[in-house]
Amino acid sequence: MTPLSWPELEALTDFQIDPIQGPTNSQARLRLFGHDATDVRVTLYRDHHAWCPYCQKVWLWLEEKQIPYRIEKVTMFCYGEKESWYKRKIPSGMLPALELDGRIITESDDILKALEKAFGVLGLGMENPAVIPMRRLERLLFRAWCEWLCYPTSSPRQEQRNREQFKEVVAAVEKALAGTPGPYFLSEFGTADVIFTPYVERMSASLYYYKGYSLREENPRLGAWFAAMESRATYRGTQSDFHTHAHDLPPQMGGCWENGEPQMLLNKARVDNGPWFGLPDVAYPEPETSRTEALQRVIKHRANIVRVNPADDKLMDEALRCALTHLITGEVCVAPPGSDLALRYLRDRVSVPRDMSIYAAKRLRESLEQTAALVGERQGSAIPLKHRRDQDPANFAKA
Ligand SMILES: N[C@@H](CCC(=O)N[C@@H](CS)C(=O)NCC(=O)O)C(=O)O
Repeated sequence: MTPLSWPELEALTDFQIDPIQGPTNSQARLRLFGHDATDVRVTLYRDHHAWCPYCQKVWLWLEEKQIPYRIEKVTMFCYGEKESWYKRKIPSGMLPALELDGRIITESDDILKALEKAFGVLGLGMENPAVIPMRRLERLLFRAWCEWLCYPTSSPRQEQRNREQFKEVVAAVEKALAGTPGPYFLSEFGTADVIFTPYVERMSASLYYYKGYSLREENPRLGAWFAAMESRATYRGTQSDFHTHAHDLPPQMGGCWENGEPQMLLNKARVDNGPWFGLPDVAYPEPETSRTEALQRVIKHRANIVRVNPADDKLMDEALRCALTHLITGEVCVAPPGSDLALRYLRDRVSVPRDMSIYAAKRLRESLEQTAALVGERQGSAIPLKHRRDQDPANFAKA
């Protein structure tokens, strides 16, 4: 099949959500939940790519409480230059920050406490005696994860020790989850779940990829907790995938260390090259709209996608239309010679949930890879480990 033209592709997607009043999504600059724009008292400053875990915590809380708010997106040091207007507001440049009735608050825990004061708690609040030990447990888990993931080990014994130490804290997490009747950290969904979410999601991705360890599959209570979180449209709107986190974490964490074990090597190859369906980064059923969503999102940004791709624009334009033709029709479409590299460059840079939701991204990666495979075996330039300036939002704002 020859590649469809842009207008032909456009005619094949009717995907649309209302970013302001509709379900949780990463593109919105304003969220109203049925309110009027004049009701907005809150602005959340979060990072452009939705990579910052502390931002996700506040984001999820606001979505769960349905507080009307604005979103201002800021660049993280690891992928570009911090906006000067933001540095004037927050000299350290740190994220997240929140403006509540004109008052600036930083530190995600302080932000949640201020939000609770203004709008009430989510389930049980930050200072509740049942929540405090959960917050402490989350930090313990975080530290054990960092110890294992973020430092090179001098011997297999040390690697084993780090793994055991992490698993000990996971056992305490499993115990906490087992102590409640439902799937959540306390008897009802609330602050404690929101606080665990960002890093547990990142642990799940990074340990699968760098250590060959599947947090979600090896721990039944955490597995059930993930499934319960995925039953919430709020979480689904903020949820990322293994590929995104495996490559956004190294520059943020100062390095992630592979253990080189056979399972790790298999997992890494799977996350990087697919198949992406069946990875334990999502368990809810695929929505019918995943293909039309992916198509709509690429069409919207096609000019920038083609321009930032290292390949010649004309070549990438045709190759991209081929992959999208495959995505939406299921027909094989042979892309021009030399475009394997260009297609895989994009395959490696789809970011969830920034660009699209998790299943849409899987469909898109799949079509990019299958189209590239018909052309050749060449990979796109390696994803940098120390920074992600290949993702500098300034490059995407140009067109
Ligand atoms: N303790 C702070 C930590 C916030 C933090 O570490 N933010 C990181 C991003 S995850 C940051 O803004 N770093 C500056 C940057 O990356 O530009 C909080 O809870 O809000």
